[in-house]
Amino acid sequence: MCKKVMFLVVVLGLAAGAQALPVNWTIQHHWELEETSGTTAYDSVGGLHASNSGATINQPGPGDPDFKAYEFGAEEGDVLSTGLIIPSVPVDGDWGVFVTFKTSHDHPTGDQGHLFGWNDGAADNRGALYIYRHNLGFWMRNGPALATGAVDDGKWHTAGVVREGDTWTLYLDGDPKDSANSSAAIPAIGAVIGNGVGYDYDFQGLISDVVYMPEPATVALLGLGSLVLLRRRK
Ligand SMILES: [Ca+2]
Ligand SMILES: [Ca+2]
Repeated sequence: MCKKVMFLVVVLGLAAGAQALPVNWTIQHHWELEETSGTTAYDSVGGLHASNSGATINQPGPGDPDFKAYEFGAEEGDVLSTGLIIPSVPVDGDWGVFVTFKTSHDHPTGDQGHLFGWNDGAADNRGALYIYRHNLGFWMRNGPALATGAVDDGKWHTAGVVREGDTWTLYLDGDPKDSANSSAAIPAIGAVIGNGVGYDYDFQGLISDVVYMPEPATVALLGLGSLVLLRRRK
């Protein structure tokens, strides 16, 4: 566990309007997945809008009934292309990504459901944050392999992976669950949401929010509530 990463649990008040925004986040991109029309998934922070191929928009999200999510089905090809190239230089390449999701498939055998990744099925150091044999995991070829417990309980969860220097940490619902050291660089493949990159690793279920941040010197985390609070109402 990296000492530089501090965690502040943001308590979401149940009463409407009882909101406290987390501080010291360095959010670079936030795909809120609130769209009710079109094929563009807007990045409300960084302007790096994603392109939706096949996911069903305008589905119910967590918490407030007004919050929306995208649903990814069993068919191949549905994917959100973010255009994001993750900084790949070791040491300087600190970053983190958090995905709020609810799976509708437990991936009981060898199939994988990718929440966020850059796995084209070929490149060295390809990798993904994914669901595999009921569990949440992060895997990179020639890099770290991290895993935690089952997430196929019909509930919303927030999964995350953070790289700080050569330390990689897997998070589930705000808690660090696993970590490893690796100096592996990430190849220059555009990251995607909900599938592999031109390769079939179908996630099946709902994704409500994806937050990407570089250099997480202070990560104020995290439960579902705090992510929900970040969204900007349109
Ligand atoms: Ca699919
Ligand atoms: Ca959402």
